[in-house]
Amino acid sequence: MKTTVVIPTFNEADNLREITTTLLNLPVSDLDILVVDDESTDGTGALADELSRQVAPRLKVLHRPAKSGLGTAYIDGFTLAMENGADYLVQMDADFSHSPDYVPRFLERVDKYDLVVGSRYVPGGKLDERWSFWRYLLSWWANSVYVRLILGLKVRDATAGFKLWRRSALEKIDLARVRANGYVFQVEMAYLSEQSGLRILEYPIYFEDRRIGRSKMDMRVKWEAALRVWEIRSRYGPLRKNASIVTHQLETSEK
Ligand SMILES: Nc1nc2c(ncn2[C@@H]2O[C@H](COP(=O)(O)OP(=O)(O)OP(=O)(O)O)[C@@H](O)[C@H]2O)c(=O)[nH]1
Ligand SMILES: [Mg+2]
Repeated sequence: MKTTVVIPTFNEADNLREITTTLLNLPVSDLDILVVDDESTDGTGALADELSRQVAPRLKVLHRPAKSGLGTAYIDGFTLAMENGADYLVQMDADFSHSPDYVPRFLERVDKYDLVVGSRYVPGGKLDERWSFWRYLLSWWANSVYVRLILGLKVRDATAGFKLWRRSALEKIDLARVRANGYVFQVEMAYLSEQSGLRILEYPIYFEDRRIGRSKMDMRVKWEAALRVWEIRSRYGPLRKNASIVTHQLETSEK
């Protein structure tokens, strides 16, 4: 079974070598990487090409001509990875907020599910300790209350960006109908997953702040995401059909 990790990048030159090396060294057989770079201005695209040559054929690069958003980066990346025969597709950020260590754990559990969500809002899940109480509260409220109420989602972490998809799950969702592109892309995918009746496992993760580089989160981005949730609701209506969602129960040995 082939697993492809899709990593969208925009100016991640300081993270790319380490994240890809860590992923390729994981104890997972048949794992490869697809970097989707949007003409980064810090040399990420050239570095990705260099890494691709060094570890061929385990890393491929999709170069897009301009910064076109996270959502379409994933759609293009997933589409290409499936064309290249991926059975499982991982989506994750390049900046180490999503620890590669979770990938084998997701894979161990995907046999019973269509989608594993790395979740910050189930028991055992955690946000970076450096977050202030207010930042935490806003994030929790946006995910666990606002989006759930407006869309009727059952999943706890509606904006989770670290996921393992079974290929058939993405085929069922039908990527051609996905419209959202910014932060709310994750919400639309969560919605469509539930609407498609996927079997979802929420697996608790520790979400660390990006190690290097500046955060792009600001008020404008947050407001835009908040409004676009209504757009999703008006396009599809509130959820009627619900997926089965299981929360991974932590064993005492797990942290
Ligand atoms: N290809 C592509 N990648 C993007 C784009 N926007 C963001 N990314 C990448 O998507 C991932 C998530 O973006 P981040 O900037 O880390 O978003 P965030 O985690 O919400 O914010 P910070 O980590 O606080 O900056 C990273 O790997 C980015 O490099 C884009 O328009 N195109
Ligand atoms: Mg980040």
